[in-house]
Amino acid sequence: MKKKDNRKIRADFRKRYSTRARDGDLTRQYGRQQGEGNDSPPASERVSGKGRLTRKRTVHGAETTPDAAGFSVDLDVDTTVCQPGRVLSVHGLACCVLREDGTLLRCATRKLLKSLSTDQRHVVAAGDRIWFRPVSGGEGLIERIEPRHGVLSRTSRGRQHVIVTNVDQIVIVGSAAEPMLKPHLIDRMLVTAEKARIRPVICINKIDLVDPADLQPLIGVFGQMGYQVLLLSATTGFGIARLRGVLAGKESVLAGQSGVGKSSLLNAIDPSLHLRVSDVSVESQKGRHTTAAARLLPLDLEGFVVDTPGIRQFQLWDVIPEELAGFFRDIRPFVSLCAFPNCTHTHEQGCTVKDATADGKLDVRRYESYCHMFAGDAI
Ligand SMILES: Nc1nc2c(ncn2[C@@H]2O[C@H](COP(=O)(O)OP(=O)(O)OP(=O)(O)O)[C@@H](O)[C@H]2O)c(=O)[nH]1
Ligand SMILES: [Mg+2]
Ligand SMILES: [Zn+2]
Repeated sequence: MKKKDNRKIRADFRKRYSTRARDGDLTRQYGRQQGEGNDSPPASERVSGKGRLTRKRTVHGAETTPDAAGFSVDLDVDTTVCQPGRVLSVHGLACCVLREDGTLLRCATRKLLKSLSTDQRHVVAAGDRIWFRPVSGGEGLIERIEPRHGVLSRTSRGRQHVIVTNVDQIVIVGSAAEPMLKPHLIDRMLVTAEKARIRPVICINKIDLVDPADLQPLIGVFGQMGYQVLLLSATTGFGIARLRGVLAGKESVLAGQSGVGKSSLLNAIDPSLHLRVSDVSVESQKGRHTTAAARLLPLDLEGFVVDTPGIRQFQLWDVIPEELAGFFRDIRPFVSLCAFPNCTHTHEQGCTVKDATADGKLDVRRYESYCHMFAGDAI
């Protein structure tokens, strides 16, 4: 990011009490428009919330290009007073910050930062590198958030929910059984990883409950696309040494449905973490949402790992339908061969992607996943 010189700049402020920044699910809207014979994507919808901004205020700082999370203002901090830190977790308006000397500090967020224009539910997210000003009572006030990379987000009630920032890899965790494996959810998270340019690693836990041979076809499909797939069991310890190798020295986030064993896997790689785990409900086959908030955990193997609460639904954030096929590594090569310039690759006669699926060159399940996501189906 290239910073311009320090000067007064005009910053956009969100209208007070404004609720939704985006009108519903883009993918769904696009699907409808396509059905009505309208070929142009709703490009104006991508400008998030701009039309609702009503106030401008002058703040001191350098104007920067927006980062992955849309921040465009870099506030000045007095480095003789302020100190750098890393947000480990966010709890409502407060967050837990790790200082450079290794101690923890509770911080609030400066009001100005909170009111700066942003599409997020919370301004500060777990993983953020920040500058804080020490205030009385042994607490801190967050004055600046450094530009982010590796941002994992999803859509929640029409808004961007940033789960974690500044991570190197996303460990997508599913379970072979209890709850049953949801390959479409893995596909959806792969799209998110591709869009955010975060390296994905696929983990299938609880393989003690199934015959691993049954998983081979699925693993083969992911493996052919170049994704690393690990078969694991937090209970028996199978594959845990390999998982440890994958996490060592990196900043990783574990994501997946509730009850798949994310916290159990982390306890298996480092028992001193003592993360809470609980049984999957027998009736619903669902987890109990034991982990409450995304939290960065320092690893004894160097690096951080982020345990996240299980997600019920994973709606894609900011993926427009026409770019979706590009985020499917297996479908992408056929897209450029497709003769139709505005092809959605879902229903068109003679579409190369459809033909490749019919000829067995593309996995049918993956293609169906694409069609569901294109139509904006919830998972
Ligand atoms: N059989 C078997 N059970 C496991 C394994 N790993 C975890 N479990 C069980 O699965 C249940 C859920 O584990 P958690 O670690 O709490 O799952 P989680 O993904 O962290 O769930 P949330 O925090 O709710 O998102 C617990 O009862 C674990 O004992 C495994 O490898 N095999
Ligand atoms: Mg958990
Ligand atoms: Zn096509």
